[in-house]
Amino acid sequence: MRLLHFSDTHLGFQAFDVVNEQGVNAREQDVYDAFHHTIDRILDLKPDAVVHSGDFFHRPSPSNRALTFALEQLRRLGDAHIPLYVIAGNHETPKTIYTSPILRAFRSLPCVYPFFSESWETAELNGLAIHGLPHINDPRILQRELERIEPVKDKFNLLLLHTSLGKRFLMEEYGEQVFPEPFLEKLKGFQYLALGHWHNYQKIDLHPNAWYCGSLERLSDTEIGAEKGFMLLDIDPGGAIATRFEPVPTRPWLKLEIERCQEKTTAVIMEEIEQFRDKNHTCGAIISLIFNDIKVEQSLELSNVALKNLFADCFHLLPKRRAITDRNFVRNLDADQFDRLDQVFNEYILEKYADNPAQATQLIEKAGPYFQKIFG
Ligand SMILES: [Mn+2]
Repeated sequence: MRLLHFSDTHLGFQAFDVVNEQGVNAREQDVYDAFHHTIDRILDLKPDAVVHSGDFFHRPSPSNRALTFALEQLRRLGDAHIPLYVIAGNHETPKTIYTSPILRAFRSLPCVYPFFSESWETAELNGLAIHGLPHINDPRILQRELERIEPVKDKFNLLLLHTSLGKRFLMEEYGEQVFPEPFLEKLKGFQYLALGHWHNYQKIDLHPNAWYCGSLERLSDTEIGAEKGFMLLDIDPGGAIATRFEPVPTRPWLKLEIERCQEKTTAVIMEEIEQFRDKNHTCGAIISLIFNDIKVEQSLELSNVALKNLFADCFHLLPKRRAITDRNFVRNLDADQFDRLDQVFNEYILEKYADNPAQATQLIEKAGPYFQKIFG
């Protein structure tokens, strides 16, 4: 039996205010293109079933375009009689009871089996038991469902989960959850954990067959360098699983991080950028340029316009300037210094005006009476 696992497709996601000739946000289109490619591959590979681990849509109420695209693509799967099992992720789960779950719309499609109510549900397909535990906002209901959940005896049990298995897979998003530790043991009764939420393709250590297949496109700069794609599982009659990751073409996203800018001249920094540009395929790429410990006057010289001129053929340039003083100052501060604001201020001034102690003293003396007035 052959299964295909994909996840975190985030249909309707937009970024960067770049619009293509059709009037569609260009990143939104990139996300559709990656999805379309994946459906093409599913039709080629003809798996017995496809599973999706959540965040099918980027929002609980996707746009007309995102919804229409999804229905058209799922129709292609239906025409090929390939069933799809999908759970709701934190992104499409409504935040209140006033919004109806969007995945309910999939119930009207042949061959699509959505799991979106706040409960554990199971579907069976030949020797396979597919368990869906969608994202559940209320931790008490989640706990109740985790107590109920059980594998089916003598079947190959596949569990769809949209969660962080351990704290390191948190995405820093609204409503996300860490899988409750007391239930980790229970996961061992399932033969494959089809995980969603973490956007980078990764095997999980605490179970012999637990995989995050990752997203199909990069949604943030934390995903630079990670390959995007889906998982193929070939399960033999004895239950042994052979897994394979297949990459999906995406828009390139490059990153250059320049350290200690304050110690370099602008010309040297520009040279570093040019070398990076000449070594990489920048055409059509998103480019993140990070300037660490940059001085204000350098920021002015390395303006967005000046940088854009260096990358005329790129898709989008993302410069990030991290100023020298504030970053280093806060990083070096001991926690107990925070109970004396005047001391914090004095140290900040001394560091900022390290080359002009007379001016620093003058400022500290000037500020003194104000702190006196507040703290006594
Ligand atoms: Mn996601």
